[in-house]
Amino acid sequence: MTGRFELNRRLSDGYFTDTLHTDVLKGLTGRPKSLPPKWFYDARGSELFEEITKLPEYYPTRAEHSILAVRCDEIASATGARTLVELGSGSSRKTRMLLDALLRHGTLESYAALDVSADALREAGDRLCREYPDLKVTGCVTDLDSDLGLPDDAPGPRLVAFLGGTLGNLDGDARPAFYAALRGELRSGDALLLGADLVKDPAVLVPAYDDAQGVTAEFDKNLLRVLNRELGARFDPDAFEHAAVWNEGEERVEMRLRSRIAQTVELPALEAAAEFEAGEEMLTEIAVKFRRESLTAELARAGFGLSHWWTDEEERFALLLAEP
Ligand code: AVJ
Repeated sequence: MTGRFELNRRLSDGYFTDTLHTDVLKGLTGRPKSLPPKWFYDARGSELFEEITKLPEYYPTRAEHSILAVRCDEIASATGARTLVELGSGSSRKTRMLLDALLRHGTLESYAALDVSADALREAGDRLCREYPDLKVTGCVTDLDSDLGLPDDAPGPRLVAFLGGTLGNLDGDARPAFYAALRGELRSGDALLLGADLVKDPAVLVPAYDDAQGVTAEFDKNLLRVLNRELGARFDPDAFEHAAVWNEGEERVEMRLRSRIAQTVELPALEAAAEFEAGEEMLTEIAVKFRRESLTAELARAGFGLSHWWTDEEERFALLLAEP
């Protein structure tokens, strides 16, 4: 049985256009300026992120990979999952380890990938369908801010994986809302596998988001190209400079695009303009870093009990299993 990859869209065609317009109006026409990181990921942005994961400075992917390599069979036997659901699956690179472990364990029947990028889903989904002909592979274009859209017809128990440290894109207000949405869709027996990057020396953290080759800077500026294409805007990427800053109080890395000059950028699709002072910054991404105690506590407040906490040897990154 060679399954065909099935790509679902839960969100209406207009959804992404509408939210982009709202986000840009709200985020770029006032002060301080900011945009949510989900707009990085067009085809080019997803490609650049893949490149980031291979950079010497960007340790999270390798650290998480090394934990999964050691723990995947333990995860399989602890969960006995028949369905693996992956939130923010991207290229599904780390997914194979989990799929293989669950197949060895003998329980896995289906894999559902959820991501904002239809391009990334299609590519990863087609490949997985060929590599795992007996597995039911589905993809769904969603947005973590709307509804999660876990497949409720998929066989349980379901293991929901949210890897890579993407949790760190959510601030202290957004995380409880996310946990509550997730908790609301999970049933008893289901489990959550969460990857979280840990607080560490800013001398390690900052270069991970501002690499010597400038790939992260390109990734950051790709956001401006997305706005040019989607809104007919005329951002000159060279008129902005990428910066990564450790925010000590919030324990997060902030990526910012800093306007090199005073400039007004027209946003024709919105009949508006973004005005920048020289040196003015717009916040393009937060990457919150976690500590065991506070992360365990916030999960507990959301009704999740921690059953396992694993780290890599250098304790840079944590992978945890929690149960509703
Ligand atoms: C995909 C959100 C986990 O925050 O580390 C990497 C994105 N941005 N370098 C992260 C990212 C710049 C990444 N996440």
